[in-house]
Amino acid sequence: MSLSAKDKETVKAFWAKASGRAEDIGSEAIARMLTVYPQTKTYFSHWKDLSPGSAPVKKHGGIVVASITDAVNKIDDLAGSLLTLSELHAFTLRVDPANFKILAQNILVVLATIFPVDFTPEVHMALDKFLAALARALSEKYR
Ligand code: HNI
Repeated sequence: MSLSAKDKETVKAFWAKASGRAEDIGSEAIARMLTVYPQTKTYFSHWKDLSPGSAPVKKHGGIVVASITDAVNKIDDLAGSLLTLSELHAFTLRVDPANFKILAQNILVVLATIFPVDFTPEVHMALDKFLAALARALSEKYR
């Protein structure tokens, strides 16, 4: 299920607007992930405060969404652009790749709440495909 040229344009146009709210999107998505799927908390046990709106949740949210913005800018070479991050998550952080789909799901929910008008079914579909491709690219180095 690869992205069509139209999907890519839809993702880029929506993300041009969404990236202005990077920290809000990232911190809300991570907070939701930690609440709805509490097993994901195991990876962040070294943080002082895992509650919604805490300093580490906000900071990490901004970092994750900034890296998604980079991926949107390199949408034609996701595997290449995410190679280093894939190695980091696989070998150093040892994050189970099933969690990439979980975070993607939470990002979609947050985008729908922050951008209720712009998040049309067409945008939803294009972003779902994009985040699935991103999750695949991040899983590339696992074996
Ligand atoms: Ni992830 C660190 C990007 C999903 C657990 N993660 C990062 C960093 C980026 C990043 C960027 C910072 C790297 C650095 O310091 O060089 N992570 C992404 C992206 C996704 C993702 C783009 C998927 C959309 N990461 C996940 C998931 C988990 C996860 C689903 C676990 C549930 N990531 C981590 C952990 C760290 C991390 C843990 C280290 C955080 C810290 O503060 O120590």
